[in-house]
Amino acid sequence: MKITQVEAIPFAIPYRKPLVFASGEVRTASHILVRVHTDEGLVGTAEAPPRPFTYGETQGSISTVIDTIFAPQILGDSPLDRELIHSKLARTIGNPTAKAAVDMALWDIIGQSTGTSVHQLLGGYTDRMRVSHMLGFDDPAKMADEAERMLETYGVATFKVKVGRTPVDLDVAVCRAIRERLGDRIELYIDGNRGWTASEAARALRMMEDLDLSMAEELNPADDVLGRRWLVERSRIPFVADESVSTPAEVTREILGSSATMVSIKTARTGFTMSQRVHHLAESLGVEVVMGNQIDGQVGSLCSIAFGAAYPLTARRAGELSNFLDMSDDLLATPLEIIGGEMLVRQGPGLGVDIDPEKLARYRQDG
Ligand code: MUC
Ligand code: MG
Repeated sequence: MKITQVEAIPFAIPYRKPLVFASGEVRTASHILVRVHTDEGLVGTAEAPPRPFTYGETQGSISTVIDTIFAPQILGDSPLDRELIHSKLARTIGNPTAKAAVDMALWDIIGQSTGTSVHQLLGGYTDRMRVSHMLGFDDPAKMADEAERMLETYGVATFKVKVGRTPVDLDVAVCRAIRERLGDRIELYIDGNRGWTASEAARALRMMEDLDLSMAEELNPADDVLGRRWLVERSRIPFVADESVSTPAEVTREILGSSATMVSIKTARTGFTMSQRVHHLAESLGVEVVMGNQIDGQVGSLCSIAFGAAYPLTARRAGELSNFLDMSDDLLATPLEIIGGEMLVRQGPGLGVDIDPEKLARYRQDG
Protein backbone atom coordinates (compact mmCIF):
# COMPACT_ATOMS: atom_id res chain seq x y z
CA MET A 1 0.00 0.00 0.00
CA LYS A 2 1.33 3.43 -0.97
CA ILE A 3 0.40 7.02 -0.20
CA THR A 4 -0.88 8.66 -3.39
CA GLN A 5 -2.17 12.04 -2.18
CA VAL A 6 -2.22 14.23 0.93
CA GLU A 7 -5.01 16.82 1.08
CA ALA A 8 -4.96 19.81 3.44
CA ILE A 9 -8.45 21.32 3.33
CA PRO A 10 -9.05 24.63 5.16
CA PHE A 11 -12.49 25.01 6.69
CA ALA A 12 -14.13 27.49 9.05
CA ILE A 13 -17.02 26.92 11.46
CA PRO A 14 -18.03 29.75 13.84
CA TYR A 15 -18.25 29.20 17.59
CA ARG A 16 -21.60 29.86 19.25
CA LYS A 17 -19.71 30.54 22.45
CA PRO A 18 -16.14 31.77 21.88
CA LEU A 19 -13.38 30.54 24.22
CA VAL A 20 -11.27 33.33 25.72
CA PHE A 21 -8.19 32.59 27.83
CA ALA A 22 -4.95 34.26 28.97
CA SER A 23 -2.91 33.60 25.81
CA GLY A 24 -5.62 34.16 23.18
CA GLU A 25 -9.16 33.45 22.05
CA VAL A 26 -11.01 31.33 19.51
CA ARG A 27 -14.16 32.65 17.81
CA THR A 28 -14.12 30.52 14.66
CA ALA A 29 -12.76 26.99 14.23
CA SER A 30 -10.54 27.78 11.24
CA HIS A 31 -8.96 24.33 11.04
CA ILE A 32 -7.37 22.09 8.41
CA LEU A 33 -8.90 18.73 7.52
CA VAL A 34 -6.09 16.36 6.50
CA ARG A 35 -6.89 13.45 4.20
CA VAL A 36 -4.23 10.92 3.22
CA HIS A 37 -5.15 8.76 0.19
CA THR A 38 -3.66 5.39 -0.78
CA ASP A 39 -3.45 3.31 -3.94
CA GLU A 40 -5.76 0.76 -2.29
CA GLY A 41 -8.55 3.34 -2.04
CA LEU A 42 -8.28 3.84 1.74
CA VAL A 43 -8.44 7.41 3.03
CA GLY A 44 -7.16 8.43 6.48
CA THR A 45 -8.66 11.56 8.05
CA ALA A 46 -7.59 13.87 10.89
CA GLU A 47 -7.87 17.54 11.88
CA ALA A 48 -5.21 20.19 12.60
CA PRO A 49 -6.26 23.21 14.71
CA PRO A 50 -3.97 26.24 14.13
CA ARG A 51 -2.98 27.82 17.46
CA PRO A 52 -0.68 30.75 16.65
CA PHE A 53 -0.62 31.83 20.31
CA THR A 54 0.67 28.41 21.37
CA TYR A 55 2.74 26.91 18.53
CA GLY A 56 3.02 29.72 15.97
CA GLU A 57 1.07 27.79 13.34
CA THR A 58 -1.70 29.36 11.26
CA GLN A 59 -4.27 27.86 8.92
CA GLY A 60 -2.15 29.10 6.00
CA SER A 61 1.11 27.76 7.43
CA ILE A 62 -0.36 24.31 8.10
CA SER A 63 -1.75 23.90 4.60
CA THR A 64 1.48 25.27 3.08
CA VAL A 65 3.82 23.00 5.06
CA ILE A 66 1.66 19.98 4.20
CA ASP A 67 1.25 20.87 0.51
CA THR A 68 4.80 21.99 -0.20
CA ILE A 69 7.00 19.97 2.20
CA PHE A 70 5.29 16.99 3.87
CA ALA A 71 3.21 15.67 0.95
CA PRO A 72 6.12 15.57 -1.55
CA GLN A 73 8.30 13.86 1.09
CA ILE A 74 5.90 11.01 1.83
CA LEU A 75 4.17 10.31 -1.51
CA GLY A 76 4.92 6.69 -2.46
CA ASP A 77 5.69 5.63 1.15
CA SER A 78 3.71 2.90 2.90
CA PRO A 79 1.43 4.27 5.68
CA LEU A 80 2.73 1.35 7.79
CA ASP A 81 6.25 2.80 7.80
CA ARG A 82 5.50 5.47 10.36
CA GLU A 83 9.03 5.77 11.69
CA LEU A 84 10.37 6.40 8.19
CA ILE A 85 7.68 9.00 7.62
CA HIS A 86 8.36 10.66 10.99
CA SER A 87 12.08 10.82 10.22
CA LYS A 88 11.16 12.79 7.10
CA LEU A 89 8.67 15.08 8.88
CA ALA A 90 11.28 15.72 11.60
CA ARG A 91 13.55 17.40 9.03
CA THR A 92 11.18 20.37 9.40
CA ILE A 93 11.25 21.77 12.93
CA GLY A 94 8.07 22.88 14.72
CA ASN A 95 4.69 22.56 12.98
CA PRO A 96 3.33 20.18 15.65
CA THR A 97 -0.35 20.13 14.70
CA ALA A 98 0.43 19.70 10.98
CA LYS A 99 2.66 16.69 11.77
CA ALA A 100 0.16 15.30 14.29
CA ALA A 101 -2.72 15.39 11.79
CA VAL A 102 -0.66 13.55 9.15
CA ASP A 103 0.34 10.97 11.78
CA MET A 104 -3.24 10.36 12.94
CA ALA A 105 -4.49 10.04 9.35
CA LEU A 106 -1.83 7.32 8.83
CA TRP A 107 -3.07 5.43 11.90
CA ASP A 108 -6.62 5.74 10.55
CA ILE A 109 -5.46 4.03 7.33
CA ILE A 110 -3.62 1.29 9.27
CA GLY A 111 -6.74 0.62 11.34
CA GLN A 112 -8.94 0.46 8.25
CA SER A 113 -6.51 -1.81 6.40
CA THR A 114 -6.38 -4.28 9.31
CA GLY A 115 -10.10 -4.05 10.16
CA THR A 116 -9.20 -2.82 13.66
CA SER A 117 -10.06 0.34 15.57
CA VAL A 118 -7.14 2.71 16.19
CA HIS A 119 -8.15 2.67 19.84
CA GLN A 120 -7.46 -1.07 19.99
CA LEU A 121 -4.24 -0.75 18.00
CA LEU A 122 -3.06 1.76 20.60
CA GLY A 123 -3.98 -0.29 23.65
CA GLY A 124 -7.76 -0.70 23.94
CA TYR A 125 -7.88 -0.35 27.73
CA THR A 126 -11.48 0.88 28.11
CA ASP A 127 -14.37 1.94 25.86
CA ARG A 128 -15.11 5.27 27.59
CA MET A 129 -13.80 8.30 29.42
CA ARG A 130 -15.23 10.74 31.91
CA VAL A 131 -15.42 14.19 30.36
CA SER A 132 -13.94 17.46 31.61
CA HIS A 133 -15.18 20.80 30.24
CA MET A 134 -13.07 23.96 29.80
CA LEU A 135 -14.65 27.25 30.90
CA GLY A 136 -13.26 30.41 29.24
CA PHE A 137 -13.15 33.90 30.77
CA ASP A 138 -16.44 35.49 31.77
CA ASP A 139 -18.15 36.90 34.86
CA PRO A 140 -18.30 34.62 37.91
CA ALA A 141 -22.09 34.19 37.74
CA LYS A 142 -22.07 33.40 34.00
CA MET A 143 -19.28 30.85 34.40
CA ALA A 144 -21.12 29.20 37.30
CA ASP A 145 -24.29 29.15 35.13
CA GLU A 146 -22.37 27.44 32.33
CA ALA A 147 -20.88 24.83 34.67
CA GLU A 148 -24.32 24.14 36.13
CA ARG A 149 -25.79 23.78 32.62
CA MET A 150 -23.05 21.30 31.64
CA LEU A 151 -23.67 19.29 34.81
CA GLU A 152 -27.45 19.24 34.34
CA THR A 153 -27.48 18.67 30.56
CA TYR A 154 -24.54 16.32 30.05
CA GLY A 155 -23.66 15.11 33.54
CA VAL A 156 -20.19 16.66 33.16
CA ALA A 157 -18.77 17.02 36.68
CA THR A 158 -15.18 18.07 36.02
CA PHE A 159 -14.27 21.62 35.02
CA LYS A 160 -11.05 23.29 33.97
CA VAL A 161 -11.39 27.00 34.66
CA LYS A 162 -9.30 29.41 32.60
CA VAL A 163 -7.38 31.79 34.85
CA GLY A 164 -4.38 34.10 34.44
CA ARG A 165 -6.06 37.53 34.51
CA THR A 166 -4.89 40.35 36.73
CA PRO A 167 -5.76 41.28 39.36
CA VAL A 168 -5.87 37.63 40.41
CA ASP A 169 -9.03 38.31 42.42
CA LEU A 170 -11.06 38.18 39.17
CA ASP A 171 -10.28 34.50 38.63
CA VAL A 172 -10.39 33.65 42.33
CA ALA A 173 -13.95 35.02 42.38
CA VAL A 174 -14.89 32.80 39.41
CA CYS A 175 -13.53 29.62 41.03
CA ARG A 176 -15.26 30.50 44.29
CA ALA A 177 -18.59 31.14 42.52
CA ILE A 178 -18.44 27.76 40.74
CA ARG A 179 -17.50 25.86 43.90
CA GLU A 180 -20.22 27.62 45.91
CA ARG A 181 -22.84 26.89 43.23
CA LEU A 182 -22.01 23.20 42.68
CA GLY A 183 -20.33 22.19 45.94
CA ASP A 184 -18.65 18.81 46.13
CA ARG A 185 -20.59 17.47 43.13
CA ILE A 186 -17.74 18.62 40.88
CA GLU A 187 -13.96 18.45 40.42
CA LEU A 188 -12.35 21.83 39.71
CA TYR A 189 -8.92 22.69 38.34
CA ILE A 190 -7.32 25.74 36.74
CA ASP A 191 -5.26 26.64 33.65
CA GLY A 192 -3.39 29.95 33.50
CA ASN A 193 -2.01 29.72 29.94
CA ARG A 194 1.11 31.49 31.28
CA GLY A 195 -0.88 34.60 32.25
CA TRP A 196 0.46 35.11 35.78
CA THR A 197 3.89 35.72 37.25
CA ALA A 198 5.15 33.22 39.81
CA SER A 199 4.21 35.50 42.72
CA GLU A 200 0.74 36.27 41.33
CA ALA A 201 0.12 32.55 40.86
CA ALA A 202 1.36 31.77 44.37
CA ARG A 203 -0.99 34.42 45.79
CA ALA A 204 -3.95 33.09 43.79
CA LEU A 205 -3.25 29.52 44.96
CA ARG A 206 -3.12 30.74 48.57
CA MET A 207 -6.44 32.56 48.16
CA MET A 208 -8.03 29.39 46.73
CA GLU A 209 -6.67 26.90 49.27
CA ASP A 210 -10.18 26.17 50.59
CA LEU A 211 -11.62 25.45 47.10
CA ASP A 212 -10.17 21.93 46.77
CA LEU A 213 -8.60 22.50 43.34
CA SER A 214 -7.24 19.22 41.94
CA MET A 215 -4.60 20.57 39.51
CA ALA A 216 -2.99 23.82 38.32
CA GLU A 217 -1.82 24.09 34.69
CA GLU A 218 0.76 26.46 33.15
CA LEU A 219 0.02 29.25 35.64
CA ASN A 220 3.21 31.08 34.65
CA PRO A 221 5.65 30.62 31.73
CA ALA A 222 8.11 27.71 31.84
CA ASP A 223 10.63 30.17 30.37
CA ASP A 224 10.59 32.00 33.73
CA VAL A 225 12.86 29.14 34.70
CA LEU A 226 13.57 29.89 38.37
CA GLY A 227 10.18 31.49 39.01
CA ARG A 228 8.49 28.40 37.66
CA ARG A 229 10.55 26.03 39.83
CA TRP A 230 9.89 28.25 42.84
CA LEU A 231 6.14 28.10 42.20
CA VAL A 232 6.01 24.34 41.51
CA GLU A 233 7.98 23.65 44.71
CA ARG A 234 5.41 25.62 46.74
CA SER A 235 2.30 24.28 44.99
CA ARG A 236 0.31 21.86 47.17
CA ILE A 237 -1.50 20.44 44.13
CA PRO A 238 -0.10 18.81 40.96
CA PHE A 239 1.32 21.36 38.52
CA VAL A 240 0.48 20.42 34.90
CA ALA A 241 2.76 21.28 31.98
CA ASP A 242 0.73 21.85 28.80
CA GLU A 243 2.13 24.17 26.13
CA SER A 244 5.61 23.79 27.63
CA VAL A 245 5.65 20.07 26.72
CA SER A 246 4.90 19.80 23.01
CA THR A 247 7.59 17.12 22.47
CA PRO A 248 8.77 14.09 24.50
CA ALA A 249 12.13 15.86 25.05
CA GLU A 250 10.34 18.85 26.57
CA VAL A 251 8.47 16.49 28.91
CA THR A 252 11.80 15.13 30.13
CA ARG A 253 13.26 18.63 30.54
CA GLU A 254 10.28 20.08 32.42
CA ILE A 255 9.75 17.11 34.72
CA LEU A 256 13.41 16.47 35.53
CA GLY A 257 13.93 20.22 35.90
CA SER A 258 11.14 20.30 38.55
CA SER A 259 9.14 22.79 36.47
CA ALA A 260 6.04 20.57 36.48
CA THR A 261 4.72 17.48 38.24
CA MET A 262 2.11 16.38 35.66
CA VAL A 263 1.76 16.40 31.88
CA SER A 264 -1.11 17.23 29.53
CA ILE A 265 -1.25 14.96 26.48
CA LYS A 266 -2.88 16.49 23.40
CA THR A 267 -3.18 14.30 20.32
CA ALA A 268 -3.67 17.52 18.32
CA ARG A 269 0.02 18.33 18.87
CA THR A 270 1.66 14.91 19.31
CA GLY A 271 -0.61 12.74 17.17
CA PHE A 272 -0.70 9.08 18.19
CA THR A 273 2.95 8.15 17.60
CA MET A 274 4.47 10.96 19.71
CA SER A 275 1.63 10.83 22.26
CA GLN A 276 2.56 7.18 22.83
CA ARG A 277 6.11 8.29 23.57
CA VAL A 278 4.88 10.97 25.96
CA HIS A 279 2.60 8.43 27.63
CA HIS A 280 5.33 5.81 28.01
CA LEU A 281 7.74 8.43 29.29
CA ALA A 282 5.26 9.70 31.89
CA GLU A 283 4.48 6.14 32.95
CA SER A 284 8.18 5.32 33.31
CA LEU A 285 8.84 8.48 35.29
CA GLY A 286 5.81 7.91 37.52
CA VAL A 287 4.10 11.11 36.42
CA GLU A 288 0.33 11.54 36.15
CA VAL A 289 -1.24 12.80 32.91
CA VAL A 290 -4.44 14.48 31.77
CA MET A 291 -5.88 14.30 28.24
CA GLY A 292 -5.96 17.96 27.19
CA ASN A 293 -8.02 19.84 24.62
CA GLN A 294 -6.48 21.95 21.84
CA ILE A 295 -9.94 23.53 21.37
CA ASP A 296 -10.60 20.57 19.10
CA GLY A 297 -13.58 20.02 16.84
CA GLN A 298 -15.32 16.64 16.80
CA VAL A 299 -12.68 14.97 14.60
CA GLY A 300 -9.97 16.09 17.03
CA SER A 301 -12.01 15.05 20.09
CA LEU A 302 -12.61 11.63 18.53
CA CYS A 303 -8.82 11.26 18.18
CA SER A 304 -8.27 12.38 21.80
CA ILE A 305 -10.62 9.77 23.20
CA ALA A 306 -9.25 7.02 20.92
CA PHE A 307 -5.89 7.64 22.59
CA GLY A 308 -7.06 8.58 26.09
CA ALA A 309 -9.19 5.46 26.54
CA ALA A 310 -6.36 3.23 25.28
CA TYR A 311 -4.30 3.25 28.51
CA PRO A 312 -5.07 3.12 32.26
CA LEU A 313 -2.91 6.20 32.92
CA THR A 314 -4.69 8.42 30.36
CA ALA A 315 -8.17 7.12 31.21
CA ARG A 316 -7.83 7.63 34.95
CA ARG A 317 -8.71 11.31 35.00
CA ALA A 318 -11.55 12.97 33.08
CA GLY A 319 -10.42 13.95 29.55
CA GLU A 320 -11.02 17.43 28.13
CA LEU A 321 -13.34 16.28 25.34
CA SER A 322 -16.37 18.56 25.28
CA ASN A 323 -15.52 21.98 23.88
CA PHE A 324 -16.80 21.07 20.41
CA LEU A 325 -20.19 21.67 22.06
CA ASP A 326 -19.41 25.41 21.89
CA MET A 327 -19.23 25.28 18.06
CA SER A 328 -22.24 26.18 15.91
CA ASP A 329 -21.81 23.03 13.77
CA ASP A 330 -19.23 20.37 12.88
CA LEU A 331 -18.19 18.02 10.08
CA LEU A 332 -19.13 14.56 11.38
CA ALA A 333 -22.24 12.88 9.97
CA THR A 334 -22.68 11.03 13.29
CA PRO A 335 -22.00 13.58 16.06
CA LEU A 336 -20.12 12.68 19.23
CA GLU A 337 -22.30 12.34 22.30
CA ILE A 338 -21.75 13.00 26.00
CA ILE A 339 -24.16 11.14 28.25
CA GLY A 340 -23.99 10.86 32.02
CA GLY A 341 -20.69 12.76 32.00
CA GLU A 342 -19.03 10.15 29.76
CA MET A 343 -18.05 9.78 26.12
CA LEU A 344 -17.75 6.42 24.37
CA VAL A 345 -14.86 5.56 22.06
CA ARG A 346 -15.98 5.42 18.44
CA GLN A 347 -15.72 1.91 17.09
CA GLY A 348 -13.53 1.34 14.06
CA PRO A 349 -12.19 0.11 11.75
CA GLY A 350 -9.70 2.96 11.87
CA LEU A 351 -10.88 6.08 13.68
CA GLY A 352 -14.50 5.93 12.50
CA VAL A 353 -14.41 9.48 11.10
CA ASP A 354 -17.52 9.88 8.92
CA ILE A 355 -17.29 13.33 7.32
CA ASP A 356 -20.64 14.67 6.10
CA PRO A 357 -19.90 15.70 2.48
CA GLU A 358 -22.54 18.45 2.50
CA LYS A 359 -21.12 20.01 5.65
CA LEU A 360 -17.59 19.86 4.31
CA ALA A 361 -18.78 21.52 1.07
CA ARG A 362 -20.50 24.24 3.12
CA TYR A 363 -17.55 25.05 5.41
CA ARG A 364 -14.47 24.43 3.24
CA GLN A 365 -12.68 27.60 2.17
CA ASP A 366 -10.72 26.40 -0.84
CA GLY A 367 -13.60 26.82 -3.29
C1 MUC B 1 -5.42 24.71 27.04
O1 MUC B 1 -5.41 23.70 27.74
O2 MUC B 1 -4.53 25.51 27.22
C2 MUC B 1 -5.79 27.13 25.00
C3 MUC B 1 -4.62 27.39 24.39
C4 MUC B 1 -4.14 26.17 23.88
O3 MUC B 1 -3.11 25.96 23.25
O4 MUC B 1 -4.99 25.17 24.19
C5 MUC B 1 -6.12 25.70 24.83
C6 MUC B 1 -6.51 24.92 26.02
MG1 MG C 1 -3.62 24.39 28.93
